[in-house]
Amino acid sequence: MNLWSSDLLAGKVSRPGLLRNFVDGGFVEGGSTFAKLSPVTGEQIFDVSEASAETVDAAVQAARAALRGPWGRMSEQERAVVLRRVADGLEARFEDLVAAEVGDTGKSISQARTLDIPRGAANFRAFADFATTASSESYTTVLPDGRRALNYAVRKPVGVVAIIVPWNLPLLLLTWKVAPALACGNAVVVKPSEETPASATVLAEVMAEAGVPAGVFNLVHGFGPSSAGEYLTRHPGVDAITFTGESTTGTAIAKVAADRVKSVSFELGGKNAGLIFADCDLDAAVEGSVRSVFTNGGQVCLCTERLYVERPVFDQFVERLAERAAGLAYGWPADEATMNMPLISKQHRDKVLSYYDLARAEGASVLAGGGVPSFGDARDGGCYVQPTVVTGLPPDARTNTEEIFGPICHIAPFDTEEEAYALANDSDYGLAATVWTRDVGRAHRAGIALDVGIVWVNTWYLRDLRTPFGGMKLSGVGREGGRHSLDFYSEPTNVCVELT
Ligand code: NAD
Ligand code: 6OD
Repeated sequence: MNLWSSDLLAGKVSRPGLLRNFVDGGFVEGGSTFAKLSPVTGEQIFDVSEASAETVDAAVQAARAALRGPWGRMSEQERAVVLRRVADGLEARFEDLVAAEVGDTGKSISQARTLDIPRGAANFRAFADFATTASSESYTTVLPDGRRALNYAVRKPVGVVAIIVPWNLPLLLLTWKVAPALACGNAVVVKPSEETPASATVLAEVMAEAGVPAGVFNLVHGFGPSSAGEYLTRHPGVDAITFTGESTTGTAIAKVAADRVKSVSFELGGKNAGLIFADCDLDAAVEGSVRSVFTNGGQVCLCTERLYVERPVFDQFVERLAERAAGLAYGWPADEATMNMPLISKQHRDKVLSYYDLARAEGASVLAGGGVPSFGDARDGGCYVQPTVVTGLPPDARTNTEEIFGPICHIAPFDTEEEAYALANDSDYGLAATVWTRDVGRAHRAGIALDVGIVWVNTWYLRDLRTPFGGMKLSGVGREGGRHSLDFYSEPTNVCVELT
């Protein structure tokens, strides 16, 4: 039976395939199973084997053993050869990965083909390169008594790294952490979201085909509390935890990690602002905001949920964005023209719809969307909501302060540059901001003034994998990307040699 059949693109399979855990180089069942439903139709597309505490333990033990084997003794260049084979393997399985990812999330095939799956391979190539070209600190030391020494640092793996990721960009976010962890010589146990088990399973197959030694990459499926996620973070054999997900989950994991002083890297939620200045290229700002608000159904941590527009262009911008939102194409995921996608689950749809209701209750004017589309076909069993644009709320309305993680934005006017920065910074989150202006000086001032990890000017979600990525405040702890990833996934040992 082909698990990765193109039937997944339509959210309907003849018989749900079984997705298993991957431990010590082989696929294993964990005990119980849970159902994975299509967000497009609501039909079951997979049975997923949930890792028991014993399965998670076996995965961590396999990872520890792998660190003592050939992987731990390889040079960066030798590991990089293996990682480049993984990248080649992902490209060879491109259409399987597209089917897996579209099946799990309902995202459009064009997004999966241009963003999610290519980034999986790119992550492995980029971190193979970074790890082989990274320099190490060195100092020549001269003491007052005339003795001299050479100090230098060698990078060593942290050990066993637990990698826990969400459902919105499953392969992209998983490989963004697996690639640097392996490049630095660690062994990993990964737990994808219970909502998106499929592309991680293909990745496990690719790892085996690429010759990654048994135990270096382990995959456990399951949920968070009292399931694989918690078993993993509590396991004493785990040395470091890297997590992407909700800020509240980050808090829960931080408490568990504190008990054994495990190092953590957290990429958490956002309530990102977009600032539209009157001097901008308004066409570009409207189209850029369509992307930043509605990409992936608004289910990207970097999506804009608060737009602030300088008063002279406020009415025009609002009208144009609302018109674009109302016109975004619905379609089946396999249709290249499709723009809207379903939310990941009924539970998440109910949460997003509760915010649509809340916005109305708080007094918002709803200029586009605000409800559920009707298709007259199997998609009515899925998790779709309408792209939504609202105005008229004060900055402290819950619609403006809480992360919704759906296709909705609130738009408010501002009068001065200082006011725009103050409004943007008035948030418990600090992940990303987008600024639209033709004033070069203002572009740089915004980079300094905005309390976020990433400021995009006249663009959105343009990535260079060498740059620091992460958030301030509730949006995260630490940075990954380029040398920042190498710093998290390795331990420096300083060697001091007295020069006689
Ligand atoms: P989530 O926090 O509910 O789940 C994320 C992962 O953590 C899942 O694999 C889940 O099973 C696991 N998990 C949940 N509770 C756990 C626990 N107690 N112990 C161990 N593991 C646990 O997040 P989600 O709903 O899957 O994803 C959406 C959230 O992720 C949004 O808040 C979004 O902003 C955030 N996110 C942030 C970034 C970023 O880079 N900052 C990227 C993507 C998503
Ligand atoms: O592009 C990336 O490297 C990255 N970490 C994106 C995060 C997206 C959040 O949903």
